[in-house]
Amino acid sequence: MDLNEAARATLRANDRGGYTVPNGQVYPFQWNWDSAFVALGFDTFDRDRAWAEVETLFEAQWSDGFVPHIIFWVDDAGYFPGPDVWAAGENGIRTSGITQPPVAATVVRMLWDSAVAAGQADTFRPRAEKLFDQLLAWHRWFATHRDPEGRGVVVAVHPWETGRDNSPEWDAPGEPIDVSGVGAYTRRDTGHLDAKMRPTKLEYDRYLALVQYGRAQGWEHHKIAVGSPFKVADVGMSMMMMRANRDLAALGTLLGKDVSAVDRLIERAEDGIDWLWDADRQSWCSRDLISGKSSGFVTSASFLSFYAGIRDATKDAATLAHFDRIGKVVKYMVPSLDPEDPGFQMVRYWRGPVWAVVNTMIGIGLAEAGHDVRAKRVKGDTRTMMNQTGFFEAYSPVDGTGSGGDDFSWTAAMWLAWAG
Ligand code: 2M8
Repeated sequence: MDLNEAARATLRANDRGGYTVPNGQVYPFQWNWDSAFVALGFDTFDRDRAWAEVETLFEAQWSDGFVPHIIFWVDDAGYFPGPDVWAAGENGIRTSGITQPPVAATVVRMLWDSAVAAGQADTFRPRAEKLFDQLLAWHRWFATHRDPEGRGVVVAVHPWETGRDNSPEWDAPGEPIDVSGVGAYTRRDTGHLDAKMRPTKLEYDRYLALVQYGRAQGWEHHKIAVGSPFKVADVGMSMMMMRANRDLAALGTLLGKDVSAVDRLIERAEDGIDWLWDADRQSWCSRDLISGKSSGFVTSASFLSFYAGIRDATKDAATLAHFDRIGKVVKYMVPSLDPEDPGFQMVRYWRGPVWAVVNTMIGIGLAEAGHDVRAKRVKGDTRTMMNQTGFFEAYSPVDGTGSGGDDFSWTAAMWLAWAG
């Protein structure tokens, strides 16, 4: 089977009817940003199914605009924590109580452009209009509940919210989390996968303590925004949000919608984003809202500034210098953590491995900013790893071996939509 066929087969196998599971064993539910990326894969061979993927995600949107990070459409004992632990949702749809990186607006804009190019604008316009309104509500929710100081950034209240679960950026901000009352629990992830590829027990205790905290607040977002013991301005989500607002404004303009509210969000982000520039490290870095301290970690998210549309000659040059330095150390770009950091681990999840979806965003950003050689490196490395290893959850930047689950939906989707 050629890889195009294999990628389509992976998406079909993980399709549960209207939504796609990231991987049948390890992640048996609908995940927010996975679904957005998966839609781009479907769009290469089944346009209607692509739109349905995003529409199903937004069916789980709460009345305040929030879109959950997991939707538990069915029961499955293979994942922990499940719906009973979260105890969240609206209208009988069981969900988690936190969100995930806002990439959906960028994806819907791409789906719309693709429909227009295929001469199907009239067919898809009503669906695009509905999604525009839902996306705007979600972005407003972010501005209200995930940017409590109005800095123009995205403040995560849970490491899972960032999508880069065990990045070392969350280590110091996670220290004050009280894990003494977490109690006994059984992880399922380490039943499916080698524990050395997964977060540690201490990290899981913190994840669980934050779930218990949110649940105790009845998942009332205004309370969590104020009182959460974990509040970190995530450089990844902040860059993706900036990009997503630009795409939402462009989509709205194409659809004849009023985009003034989105324009204001873009201005706020452009005014505020420099707060995430770490002058000592000469890099874009996450910053703890509570302590005010920069993480100082150079991660793959540090290279999303181009994708965000930031053009700043001095900062760009410093960022590219990190990129080139890292590119000499690893065989495959872009590792989730600087390989020269003492905490780098080539297979431990978001502390080293390469993720195809992050590479896609970095590659698109570099190409748009005119850094063609580097953009080609990112795409070429991604393609090589997929060719050698198949569609793994992530890959070692050192030797390209697979890490985490195999037959992974968003990886297959990125082959179809970008790398292949
Ligand atoms: C990983 O996260 C989940 C929790 O949301 C987990 O490990 O249990 C992350 O890689 C996340 O970014 C991703 O959306 C999810 C499913 O692929 O897995």
